[in-house]
Amino acid sequence: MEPLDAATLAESSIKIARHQDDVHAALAGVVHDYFPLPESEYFSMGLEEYRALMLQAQSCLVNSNFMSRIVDSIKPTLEDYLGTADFLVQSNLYLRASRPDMPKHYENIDWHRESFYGPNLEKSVNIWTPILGVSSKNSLRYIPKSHVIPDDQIITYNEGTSVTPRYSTGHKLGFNYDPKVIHSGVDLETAQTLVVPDKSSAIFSGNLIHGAAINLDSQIRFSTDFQVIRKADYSVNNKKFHFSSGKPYFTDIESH
Ligand SMILES: O=C(O)CCC(=O)C(=O)O
Ligand SMILES: [Fe+2]
Repeated sequence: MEPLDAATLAESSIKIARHQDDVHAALAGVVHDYFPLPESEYFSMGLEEYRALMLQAQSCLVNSNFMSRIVDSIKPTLEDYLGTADFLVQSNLYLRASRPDMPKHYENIDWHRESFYGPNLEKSVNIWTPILGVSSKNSLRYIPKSHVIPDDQIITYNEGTSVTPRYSTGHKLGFNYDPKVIHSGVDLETAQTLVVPDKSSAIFSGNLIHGAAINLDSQIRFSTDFQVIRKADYSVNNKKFHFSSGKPYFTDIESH
């Protein structure tokens, strides 16, 4: 599947930014360090063991400050997108490592906009970066132009899951302990796949409905994502501390 042209993506708030340096090789190197075996060895691993491994790799990426490294690699494009150089960066990132053929909720996040899961995140901006194994059969999906749908038109219900208890390893990996499901207000039939070339990141509004990246391919899909927010859009209502990093949710880029 060919990437959509820039003008079409822009209608959905999406901008693809090519990296200015080799951050992609560094990301792939960390994944190889933590997942050194042939991929099939991981397919049969139990969920908790696999999530523990994912968390080790994610912690390595956070401790090596790949949030800043990715931001640095797309800085001019990101500042142009935000219209300012004054922004904050999430103090952690999430590593996605979704295996083929896993049951719903095990390794992918259902359709959402960021404000489903945190106050004031409607002004947040997502940065999503493919690492390894990303294809049009397992990549992130989105609903075109859905970032403009008002919150009060979107009706959700809480589905409940026993797969990810609150404060568990899965929760630290960004899996929801009380996932919301969109009941109405969004035409999920119009879903598109977000094709992001390697050595690039996608920048998009936290309000864009996205997710549901079920892995229909035969390899593990490794990608990473975090949010940024303009300082002008940051409010005291933004989550003070990020449960997964133990740091403020958003921080100045120098102070990670
Ligand atoms: O990659 C995924 O499956 C989810 C990513 C996501 O929700 C995000 O980038 O905000
Ligand atoms: Fe998201």
